Amino acid sequence: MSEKNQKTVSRIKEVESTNLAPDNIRNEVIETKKAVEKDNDLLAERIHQNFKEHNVKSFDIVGAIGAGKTALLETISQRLTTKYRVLVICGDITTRVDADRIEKHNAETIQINTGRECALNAYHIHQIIKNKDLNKYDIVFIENVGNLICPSDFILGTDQRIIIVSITEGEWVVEKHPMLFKMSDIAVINKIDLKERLGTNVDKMISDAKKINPNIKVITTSAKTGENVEKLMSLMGF
Ligand SMILES: Nc1nc2c(ncn2[C@@H]2O[C@H](COP(=O)(O)OP(=O)(O)OP(=O)(O)O)[C@@H](O)[C@H]2O)c(=O)[nH]1
Ligand SMILES: [Mg+2]
Repeated sequence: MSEKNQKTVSRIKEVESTNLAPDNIRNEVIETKKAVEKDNDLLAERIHQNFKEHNVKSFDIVGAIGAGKTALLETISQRLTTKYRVLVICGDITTRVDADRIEKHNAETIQINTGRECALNAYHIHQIIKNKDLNKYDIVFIENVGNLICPSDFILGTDQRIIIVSITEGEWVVEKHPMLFKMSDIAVINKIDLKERLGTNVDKMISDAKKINPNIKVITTSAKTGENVEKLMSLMGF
């Protein structure tokens, strides 16, 4: 994330904490939130170092519920596992549905069930990584819990963060959720195969993403037809 975006994100979070807290504990709330995030960031930095030392490429996939995170990871894993050793960590409130779907494409999978938590944090990832021999993997994908808000509180220490939304969520979904677009390297607008049927203004979604984060790379895809999946992979460095 650029320094300017980092400042904006911190500012929004501060305002958010200020709005939530009553006067008498406002400062305490802000300081506690900052301390939690600092701990998370330090752990994320350790995770990142660990990935780097083992030459593992790592990606954190965030996005709306049902936008197609697992569907895209299925098709990407299918293409990559012929050449690379892939580990996919899936975050969901409950079930191992997503891990089972991806496992069919020859990737090793681990499902984390977060219970009531609406995002994965660095501690979750650390707990997995510390028990793994990273020499056995070339790529780690992390599918975050489907949510366009909570994952902005926690970075996970990956090389790149990819945000996935789909055109079924309407053309306003990008502008209404700026935080994760600011923090991401690639924005994917999925389910492009439904464009004609839904009449969603995809150009607006693309230009909103670029307005929010001029450095973000934006791509439209269809996990269903495979459209632009290879292009997305090339943006990811494959
Ligand atoms: N038409 C169409 N359907 C898609 C596409 N991608 C995913 N879907 C469908 O959308 C539904 C949700 O897809 P998932 O891959 O489970 O979405 P997700 O983002 O992983 O969802 P959560 O993990 O629950 O947040 C499934 O029925 C998919 O088959 C696409 O590109 N086009
Ligand atoms: Mg999923």
